[in-house]
Amino acid sequence: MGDETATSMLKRQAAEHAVAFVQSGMTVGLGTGSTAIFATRHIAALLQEGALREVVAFATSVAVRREAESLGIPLLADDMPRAIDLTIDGADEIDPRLDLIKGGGGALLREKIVAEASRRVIIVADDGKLSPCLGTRWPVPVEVLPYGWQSQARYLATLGAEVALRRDAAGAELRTDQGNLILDCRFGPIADAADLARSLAARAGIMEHGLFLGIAHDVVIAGCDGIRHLRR
Ligand code: ABF
Repeated sequence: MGDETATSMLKRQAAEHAVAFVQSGMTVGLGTGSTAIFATRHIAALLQEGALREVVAFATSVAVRREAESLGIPLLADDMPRAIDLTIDGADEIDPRLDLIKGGGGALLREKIVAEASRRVIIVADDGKLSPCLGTRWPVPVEVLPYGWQSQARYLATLGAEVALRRDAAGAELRTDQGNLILDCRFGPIADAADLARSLAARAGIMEHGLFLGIAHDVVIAGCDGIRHLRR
């Protein structure tokens, strides 16, 4: 079994553990990324076999909406007419306080809207995402309006970041579902994430950032020693 396959199995195990908390009749937020997609597929299978009923979903990206539609999962309209009972989503980096860096999949703005609209947020990940301090391994994605984006890049550098404009596989500027750009900001270990989040949120033109502080209620970690279900 190759490493990638082993990691993929861990992602699936974490996702399917989280889906056990989905009850019939719930409105469920569907996360973006290769771990969260296992939850979407598992929910679809349970609906198909009748183990779950009357679940309505809300997608955190256009790509996830398309996948959910192809799987036959009923979806709420994008204006979110109902509150969300439970969201299952992934993360790039998870610290001991269950604070997160998210946005490696480019969906951070919609993911944060959905997470903050959810009664419960369960994050699912393989144990490779655990970190002693946010920023140790992952840059903080910052979604910026294309208008004046280079001034945001200069501002982020004054906060101590090495800033890189995210590009797609073809080398073109990656555009989010909103048509914005993403600046990946490498700060190194972040001593005061709350302070940094305030500095990011204060800047006009920065539409959202990938520091998800105090948002996750549960984190499900799958490792070779089994599943750990951590609660805030
Ligand atoms: C998404 O899942 C993103 O916020 C995060 O970057 C990504 C993690 O991706 P994966 O599960 O593929 O590692 O929620």
